Amino acid sequence: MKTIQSRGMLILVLTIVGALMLTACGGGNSSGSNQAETVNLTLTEFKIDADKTSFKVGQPYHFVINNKGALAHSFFIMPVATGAMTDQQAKSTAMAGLTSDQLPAGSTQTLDYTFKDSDTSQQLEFACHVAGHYEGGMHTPITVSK
Ligand SMILES: [Cu+2]
Repeated sequence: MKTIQSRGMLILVLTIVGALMLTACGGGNSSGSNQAETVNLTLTEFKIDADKTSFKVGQPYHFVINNKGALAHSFFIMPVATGAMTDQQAKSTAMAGLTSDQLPAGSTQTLDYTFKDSDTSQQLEFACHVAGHYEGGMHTPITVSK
């Protein structure tokens, strides 16, 4: 009788421990350094406002891009432009980005990007390359460090 009782107690304890471990695994994603960090951006005529402009290599970022303007805008993470270019040209040199057909007025899009070692060797910026917008001020310098 006593053995049956302690066996029952052991099973109960194991069940509780198991439940606690499941809870810890399921809900405990707070301290992982590879957890994506959200960066909010607002695009207007003709400005890119970002709540963060300094980034770390290897840290995943989740960019949330709000086009609060009255026009379509593009958004690129790319080397500083040496002159005017089209959205398509920007897309081919950018590390990541969204063209203006993906960011109509009033829309919100997301973009995930993790900066690489090689991204620290050049000056980068956030930029919109809809005709006239870059020249109008739609670019913001960013820094990437290890
Ligand atoms: Cu623009």
